[in-house]
Amino acid sequence: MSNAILIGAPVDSGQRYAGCMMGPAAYRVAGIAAALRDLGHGVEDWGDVALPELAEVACANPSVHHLAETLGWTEVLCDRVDDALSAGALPVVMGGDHSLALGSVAGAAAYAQRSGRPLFLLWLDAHSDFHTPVTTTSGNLHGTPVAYIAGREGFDAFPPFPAPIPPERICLYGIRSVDPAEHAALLLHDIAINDMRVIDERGIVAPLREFLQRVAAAGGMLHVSLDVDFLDPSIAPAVGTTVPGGTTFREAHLVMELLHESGLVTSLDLVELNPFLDERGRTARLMVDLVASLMGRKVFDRPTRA
Ligand code: Z70
Ligand code: MN
Ligand code: MN
Ligand code: MN
Repeated sequence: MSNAILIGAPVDSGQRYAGCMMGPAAYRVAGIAAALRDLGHGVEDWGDVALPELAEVACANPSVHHLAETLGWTEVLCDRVDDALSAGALPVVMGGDHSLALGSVAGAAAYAQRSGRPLFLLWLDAHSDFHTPVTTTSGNLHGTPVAYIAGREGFDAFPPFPAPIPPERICLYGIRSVDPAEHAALLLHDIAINDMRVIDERGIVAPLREFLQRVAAAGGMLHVSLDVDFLDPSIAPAVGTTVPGGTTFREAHLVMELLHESGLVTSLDLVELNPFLDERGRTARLMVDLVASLMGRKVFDRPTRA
């Protein structure tokens, strides 16, 4: 059993659909704490993080919006995730849009660097999020965290990423929407890109097992960043950017079960849930059930009957 620390990150500044700020409340209403306690884990809820006072910043790319807010969230989430790991717990960051990973993964990286362990990143997402603030055309900074984490240039306004994660320790999973500038940059990096073409051919298990074996062999820490749009929109409608062809209910649970069995996950983000777009809470509840699978619940583990 482990101790989980819930960190609410009502981040809405990384994209343009209002509503992700309601994410932490939706996870609480959907019973995330009780689901983890039922599995025997200790759970602390540290509440929602608040923005610090914002600095004045300019960006050369005029499409980029909400840069100051994004920097504020990055700073406070980096600190909070580092604190939770330092307390010996598993931080579960309840977003909030995916720009929160600029901070959460920075916190995990700072902690990993102090502990002398290599940090690995599993990015469960329809998108590669490999833009920099220079290359983004939408200006939505939720499309940039993987580039920041990998140490790409163009993040001058941001604190230098503590110990950028080398490409061979990053695994993108479920990818089916990549912009041209991201594609060009990804070709120059040795990142494992498990797009839907790969998963359809090889299945949902094999590429993940390969990556998890590399994490285990290195004695690594593993940060998992779960974007709601990793899931097919038919089962997870509460997201601003739906992309057809996502993972099914069973595939997603299987990924979580494999992660649980690996025993490797040290921090987790839940991102892009927009409860305003949900249907009677089904996406929030599905995300909580997936977290439960990741934390040891066996979906089909029925008690044996006499
Ligand atoms: C696009 C952009 C994105 C998440 C959408 C989309 C990025 N590549 N990321 N939803 N999580 O605007 O940069
Ligand atoms: Mn602190
Ligand atoms: Mn994303
Ligand atoms: Mn996405």
